[in-house]
Amino acid sequence: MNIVSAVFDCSAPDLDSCPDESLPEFAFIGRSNVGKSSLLNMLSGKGDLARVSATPGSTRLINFFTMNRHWRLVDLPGYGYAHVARKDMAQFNQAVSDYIELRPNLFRVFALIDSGLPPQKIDLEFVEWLAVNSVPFVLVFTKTDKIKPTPMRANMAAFMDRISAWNITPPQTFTCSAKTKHGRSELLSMIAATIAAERSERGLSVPDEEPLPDPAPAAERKSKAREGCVTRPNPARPW
Ligand SMILES: Nc1nc2c(ncn2[C@@H]2O[C@H](COP(=O)(O)OP(=O)(O)OP(=O)(O)O)[C@@H](O)[C@H]2O)c(=O)[nH]1
Ligand SMILES: [Mg+2]
Repeated sequence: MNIVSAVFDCSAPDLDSCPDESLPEFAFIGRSNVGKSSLLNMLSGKGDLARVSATPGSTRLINFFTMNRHWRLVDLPGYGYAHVARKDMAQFNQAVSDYIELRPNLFRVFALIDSGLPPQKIDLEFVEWLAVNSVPFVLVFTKTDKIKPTPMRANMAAFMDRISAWNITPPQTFTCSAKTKHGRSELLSMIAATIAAERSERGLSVPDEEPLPDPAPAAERKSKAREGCVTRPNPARPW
């Protein structure tokens, strides 16, 4: 799949403020600094679409980006930042858990895991929360350019080993690097296949994937968003 159009839609502070539910959505979640915004930029082909920062917690709102005018990538705030309680992952951010549990057009959650680290308790807790809540998700191991293949494979195997204890169908796994663009075509192919499969399964009239290079004028996009969804005041970003 080619990405010929990638535009920022809006930032939402809660579920009620999210834009209309007409487009398939693929959301990025993971620990602060794991590389969610960087992966979004890598997939979209626009390096400065979502804000990237070395300071954890830079993404604070639910940020929507429309690709090819037919589907959206959604950049979620990271967990494990500052004073977030680890005990109950569902509470780490009410807006995020509402979005993940209740958004009808959320086709897949991409749970991002740092490939350079052995299994982290907070990641395991969050992925378990996804599994317990029957949220469709895939695992994406990030920053593969920063680690050698052997320890990376060991970290991934250890993570999958921990998951296998839960008696769930093993999730699809991907590896990626925002730096080298490794994993881009695999992830975009998965997105295209998921849209096609979900369209027939859900009986939804999701438009065919045809690259449409000319995005709707900003004013038109804005009118579709519900009240409370903040469009980016150019050039400053609200998150
Ligand atoms: N080497 C390398 N660095 C990466 C990669 N992806 C992200 N980074 C770096 O990791 C840091 C965090 O990246 P972000 O994309 O902002 O991470 P995030 O998960 O969106 O963080 P929050 O918004 O704070 O939750 C930045 O300094 C990025 O440049 C990667 O694939 N390789
Ligand atoms: Mg971010």
